[in-house]
Amino acid sequence: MHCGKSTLTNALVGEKVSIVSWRPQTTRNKLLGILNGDDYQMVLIDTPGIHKARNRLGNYMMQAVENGLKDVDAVVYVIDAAKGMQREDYEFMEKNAAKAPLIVALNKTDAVTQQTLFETLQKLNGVVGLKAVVPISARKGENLEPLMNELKEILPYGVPMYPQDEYTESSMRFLATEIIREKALYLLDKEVPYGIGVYINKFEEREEAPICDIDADIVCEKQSHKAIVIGKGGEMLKKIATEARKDLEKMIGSKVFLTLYVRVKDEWRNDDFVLRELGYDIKQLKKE
Ligand SMILES: Nc1nc2c(ncn2[C@@H]2O[C@H](COP(=O)(O)OP(=O)(O)OP(=O)(O)O)[C@@H](O)[C@H]2O)c(=O)[nH]1
Ligand SMILES: [Mg+2]
Repeated sequence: MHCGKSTLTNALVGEKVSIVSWRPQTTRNKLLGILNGDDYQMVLIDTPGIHKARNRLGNYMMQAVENGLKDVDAVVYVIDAAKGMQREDYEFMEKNAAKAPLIVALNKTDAVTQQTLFETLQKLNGVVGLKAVVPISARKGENLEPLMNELKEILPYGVPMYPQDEYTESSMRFLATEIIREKALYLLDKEVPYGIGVYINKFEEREEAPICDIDADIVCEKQSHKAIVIGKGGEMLKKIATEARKDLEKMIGSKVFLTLYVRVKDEWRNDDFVLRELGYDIKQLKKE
């Protein structure tokens, strides 16, 4: 569920490692955020939200969740305070409390009354096996320190796994596809954005000038969706490109020339070949 896992990951890392939108199933992969402190390194794993898979992309996403829970030192389970405790929350906590220290981050405290918050906290009080419950607002960056302190307590001693100036394992190409997808999620309506995938055809930083040329395909599921993504007179595609370019320029630190194309792959979310092409290779995940 879209309770704010990616918002929290970004807030803790202090960089945008994961895209965010109000739509469910925004995150599709297992993503790393690397947090480098003076005397520690913490590797955060952001995953898709747990949901019933309705297609092969959904299966891939649920495998990503499973992988994300493997070999971790702690699990931060994020609950949306505005929604309160759901049956799935109890199920998850019951299933996972014994596997690794389980900390609940009760998120979106800014969006609920004290009374609602109190009631949910009381319910959480009754759950056995939790290491801690920390009310937070990931969006406002509130109360993140107590959460960090809980996590630091659990951190094992060891050498850093990543160079200390790194905050993500994702490639620029991957981050570029995600940024474009994020804008599509914001700007498109109804079921269209859920069937969007992004493929980078060209990603070239020019040698002679600080300019990056990016050509990408927006893959959608139906001919009728293609028309919507392009919009009247190409307006929608232009909007997506303009919004994406701003973020890409920030990320790359140079001017970006972004060209977007739209292509249709019927029902690609159930097509193993296209899924692999777009980077959602479940066989690869299962090997990890
Ligand atoms: N009011 C409020 N909204 C928040 C907070 N944290 C996240 N949100 C919003 O909740 C929505 C979902 O946030 P995400 O971070 O994408 O959630 P997620 O859990 O990663 O969602 P999926 O990747 O779809 O599973 C976005 O609109 C966020 O802006 C918060 O602390 N307060
Ligand atoms: Mg997410």
